Amino acid sequence: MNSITPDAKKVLLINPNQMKPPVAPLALDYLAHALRQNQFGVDILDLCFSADAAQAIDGYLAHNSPVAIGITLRNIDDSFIASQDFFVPELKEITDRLKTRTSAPLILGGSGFSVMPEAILSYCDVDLGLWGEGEYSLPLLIAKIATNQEWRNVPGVVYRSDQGFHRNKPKYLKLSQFTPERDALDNRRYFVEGGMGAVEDKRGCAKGCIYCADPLGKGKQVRLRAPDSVADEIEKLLELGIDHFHFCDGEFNMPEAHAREVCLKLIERGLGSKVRWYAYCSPAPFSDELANLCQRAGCAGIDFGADSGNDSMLRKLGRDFTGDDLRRTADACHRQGIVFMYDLLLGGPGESKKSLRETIELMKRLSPSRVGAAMGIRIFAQTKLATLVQRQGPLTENPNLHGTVEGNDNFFAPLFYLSSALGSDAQGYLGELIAGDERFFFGATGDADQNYNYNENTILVNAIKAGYRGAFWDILRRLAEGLP
Ligand code: B12
Ligand code: SF4
Repeated sequence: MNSITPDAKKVLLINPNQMKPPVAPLALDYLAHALRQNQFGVDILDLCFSADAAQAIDGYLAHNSPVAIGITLRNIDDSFIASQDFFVPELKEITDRLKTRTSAPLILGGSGFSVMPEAILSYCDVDLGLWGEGEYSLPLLIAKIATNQEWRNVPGVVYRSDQGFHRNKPKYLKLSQFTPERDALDNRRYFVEGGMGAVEDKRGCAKGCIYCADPLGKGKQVRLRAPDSVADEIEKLLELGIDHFHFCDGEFNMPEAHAREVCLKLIERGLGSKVRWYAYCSPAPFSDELANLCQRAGCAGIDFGADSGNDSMLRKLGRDFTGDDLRRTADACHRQGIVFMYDLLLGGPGESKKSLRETIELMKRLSPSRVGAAMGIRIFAQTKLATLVQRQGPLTENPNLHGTVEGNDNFFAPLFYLSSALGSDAQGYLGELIAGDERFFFGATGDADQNYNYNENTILVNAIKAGYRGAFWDILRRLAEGLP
């Protein structure tokens, strides 16, 4: 255990995510705030902007002896069937390096980490992680470790014992008092190079979509932030010149009443004319009233998780809305002049050529500003989709699977469900249905510039350099439409 005095209360937080365009690791701003409230000093080593990660680590540790090191893993992989870029090996390079340079405890966490903590710890040969949100547990864990107190009872801790890994239940915060400072990260640089800021407005989701890993890390109980504190945070970003941002909730409009309150607060504070924001939303509920409030509150675009336009597929995916809801929501957006995207998850269990055709036809009729047509669904352990696949028999004999099947029973390496009923050229068939319609983002190739994978997307990087701001899909839309 490291207890060298000058740094005895200093914690190092590392962001290993080097993907471009860069997306600010909002988690580290929030965690730094929580650690400081608990009398820890915080350093952030943001490897996103480091040409040489190993050198940056060595350089930092040559002059500092933090009491603990927290590493955030946001993305396990890029969740795109065409590229299947897997980021855990890069994380292991970093943890391996750290282990040779310091004896401070390494603690892993993050939205990606929380999907499969044990598998990631085991692969990286690290003993300790925190599952779920870190604001409460990380300061507590580090304080206990630093003072040699029993820490194995800290909520959310995942640790290695003689019997293998053990996982404690996480503690979910009440967010009504959550008022984070936003000064630990270089948010301004992320805005200049990444085109948008980030704010989280709630956590948790009670829905049961069969593929979704969000409730694993955020919990099933929806917890809301106070609209005033959300508006305060947006004003803090504005002071840094950050006037475009993305809400980082799974679904901004669930519950709809809260979304309306947040919009009203932004309008009341006069922020609607000063900021441009984007959000992920569920296609239902989305009333005309909410569409109107979003518009007045500065909403520049909404990405709806539509998944499919076929009611039977929507039921199979565990969604609780129908094609009619998609039509109603599209009408509301068109009426209020809201730019919107329908994001599809195609090829799930039960998908046929007929259901695929109906979905694409419906999209063309509803005419969203953009349609994200992702073929193949990443399977994550602990989801209903994983259970369904396990029931279908050995992975190696399952014709619906694409990606790593050998030795991947825990779905650690990228593995996708793509219904075999679509035939051997599902992408080709989808391409025929889309038939060059420019409103569709179509990830048929592994080339990031041809699709809307935000992993090493040089078209986006260059557009942001040229001054474009906003959600990535909307920047791609404006580029294609020749708009500023
Ligand atoms: C909003 C969002 C986006 C927006 C981001 C906009 C913005 N300006 O930030 C956009 C659309 C750009 C985006 C892009 C991508 N995304 Co995204 N995104 C999200 C979403 C909904 C919220 C992320 C977020 O910021 N949450 C708020 C923060 C505060 O929460 P958090 O990061 O989880 O941190 C908390 C805990 O995890 C924990 N914690 C975090 N770090 C640490 C570290 C330690 C040491 C500890 C103890 C705890 C801890 O404490 C934190 C505070 O409570 C998540 C799903 C979700 N609900 O989390 C997906 C999610 C993170 N995205 C995902 C993916 C795959 C991507 C892309 C790779 C997709 C692609 N191929 O283009 C890209 C990657 C971009 C990049 N450069 O990294 C996956 C990652 C998991 C995976 N499948 O590997 C997620 C989890 C969705 C999913 N369920 O599949 N995304
Ligand atoms: S897809 Fe959206 S609604 Fe469904 S479980 Fe995930 S966050 Fe909730």
